[in-house]
Amino acid sequence: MRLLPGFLDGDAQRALLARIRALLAEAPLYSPVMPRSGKPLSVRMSNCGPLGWLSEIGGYRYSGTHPLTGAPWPAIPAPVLDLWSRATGVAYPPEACLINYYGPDARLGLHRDEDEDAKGAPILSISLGDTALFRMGGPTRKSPTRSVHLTSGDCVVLEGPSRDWFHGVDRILPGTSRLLPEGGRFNLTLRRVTQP
Ligand code: MD6
Ligand code: FE
Repeated sequence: MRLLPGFLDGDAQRALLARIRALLAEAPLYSPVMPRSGKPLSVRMSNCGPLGWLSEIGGYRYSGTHPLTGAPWPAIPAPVLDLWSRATGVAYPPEACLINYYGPDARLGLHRDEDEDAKGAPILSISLGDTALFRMGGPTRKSPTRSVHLTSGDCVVLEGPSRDWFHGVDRILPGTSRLLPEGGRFNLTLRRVTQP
């Protein structure tokens, strides 16, 4: 993985947060459920972009519309597309921007991002708000892992071999950022879905 510490300065973080709030007014956060068990995830989600990533009782899939409102996802804001170009260096745009919100007790189990056809495209993640303890593993679930703190304004690019490696969020460190008055953490995950 490539870690870009402090890729967004304070002003950029506040501007991006305002864009996220506006998106969420249109495409509200909801609680997705796990495939099969139907158990709710602790992370709340929404999306922007032509395609949004969904976790449903039937499995994971990409959809052009919000599962509760039925409306098309709002567009990815231009400043976010600009971050994608600067951080990844690729010429094609992302198609999916997953918006994750972590409250103080939310976590995200070890997983791979593997629902995209664009296997060779990088993935960009942008963190805002409270610090996350992010765990990066390797090609198998049993591969050794290393943990890093992701603080507000940090970006991570998964590219090359790490694109397909296991990773997750063990926990959020409450009270570590003052960006969100309500506390917690937003993470944007930008992906190319179809072959560019
Ligand atoms: C998170 N991130 O930081 C979860 N996936 O909240 C991810 O699952 C992730 O950071 C693919 C690429 C980068 C990531
Ligand atoms: Fe992921």
